[in-house]
Amino acid sequence: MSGKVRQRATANPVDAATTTVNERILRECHSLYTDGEKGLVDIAENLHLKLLAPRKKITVLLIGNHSAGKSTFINWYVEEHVQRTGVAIETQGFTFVTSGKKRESLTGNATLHLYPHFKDLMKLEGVMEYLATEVSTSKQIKFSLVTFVDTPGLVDGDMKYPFDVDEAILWLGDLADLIFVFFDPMGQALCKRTLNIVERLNEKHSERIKFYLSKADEAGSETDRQRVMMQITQELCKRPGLNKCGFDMPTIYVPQLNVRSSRCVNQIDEICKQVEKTINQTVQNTLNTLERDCEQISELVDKKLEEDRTASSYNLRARGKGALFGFLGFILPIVLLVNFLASSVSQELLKSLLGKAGAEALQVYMAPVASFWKSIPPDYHMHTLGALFFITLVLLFLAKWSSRLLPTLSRKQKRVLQENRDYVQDSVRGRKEALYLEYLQQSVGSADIN
Ligand SMILES: Nc1nc2c(ncn2[C@@H]2O[C@H](COP(=O)(O)OP(=O)(O)OP(=O)(O)O)[C@@H](O)[C@H]2O)c(=O)[nH]1
Ligand SMILES: [Mg+2]
Repeated sequence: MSGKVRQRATANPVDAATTTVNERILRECHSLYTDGEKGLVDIAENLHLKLLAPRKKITVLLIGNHSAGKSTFINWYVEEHVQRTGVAIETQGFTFVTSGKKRESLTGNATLHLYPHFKDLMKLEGVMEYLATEVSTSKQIKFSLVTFVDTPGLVDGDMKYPFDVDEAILWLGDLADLIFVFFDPMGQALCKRTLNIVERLNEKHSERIKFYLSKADEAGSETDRQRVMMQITQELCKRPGLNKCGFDMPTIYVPQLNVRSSRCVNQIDEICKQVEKTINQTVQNTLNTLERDCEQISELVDKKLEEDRTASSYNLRARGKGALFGFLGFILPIVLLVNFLASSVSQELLKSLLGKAGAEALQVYMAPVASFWKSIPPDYHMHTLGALFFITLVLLFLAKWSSRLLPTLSRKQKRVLQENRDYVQDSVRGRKEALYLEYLQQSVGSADIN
């Protein structure tokens, strides 16, 4: 049955187109964020906003007891024998299986370069030697958007892992889009370690976890299979952290391995659908996030420009006040001093210096200030001069203090901000709209889109 499923998945031209569109959307979104000159990540960073570029593929983490068929499932999906399989403990580390141009096996360091999101794994002692990437040239249609993470089989008891396997799986689970838990019916299914890890993963990511009864063709008769399912379900329900009573557990097997020709129902296409569904959700989420990020960038630019306008008008007022105080601080002592000197100097001297008309004019203009001086007893003239000196100092201080300016943007900075805002609002949002339309067209068809 699932042989047919697989045929359908690869040969359907609509499917092929679907994946190509999704792939292109995710790629384009990624480059809108990381593009050298006008990447959103850099634009946002200049506004002190931290954005993460979206990933181009979804990550599917496979966990389960030893020999549950995790690696075999990956090989089946990819249609290429990339992972070693067998009854022995085959997978000992973490392997990222992804599609690429050339069949290649990469080391731990290369893996972290390829998947910088997962670089925290490095902090776990001993993991690096057990980290690898297998690049497959498989043209299996959905595979171009998926990275599988194969994990070591989980066993109880004396088995010693060269690193903290539980912790590593929990970390990977934090970043995976889907977590497939494989239970096989051959006795290992109720491995405590698996249940413990699932319970802990479930605390944070219950919606990402999907359970499968793998190698279902080996489960014996229908009654045996039901019994195994019951046991696993009961065991899961006993865990307070799982709370999964009545959950769905499709039975799956790799069709080619069904040597006993078991007639058990194979729901392996459920896995393919689940992967597809997650890809579609990821595409939608990525486009929605793009819209939100554009909005946030525009708001921040507007805020910054508004702040700059406020600062500029504040500075204008500050300069005005400063100039006024400065003027007063400068002019007041001169006027008073000139008058004081003029009134203390004898009329004859003034007349000889300025002429008769000049001396009279000076007297008229200085009359108010002269009367001020006259009202002060001559003994206090020096004190008054001291006070005036003090007032002048205060005025000059006020002039300096009130003309302190707020920082403003240069003309070039403003232009760059405005350009970025226009680019984000017009260009990026325009691309986002076009991509959304393409996405919708491939799923509902153009006739339904207004
Ligand atoms: N009959 C049958 N056998 C299967 C199926 N899937 C896997 N096997 C066999 O089960 C054995 C274990 O498969 P693996 O894929 O190596 O299992 P694993 O979960 O990767 O095991 P570890 O890497 O040791 O954790 C292999 O001999 C496979 O051929 C299946 O669907 N049906
Ligand atoms: Mg394996």
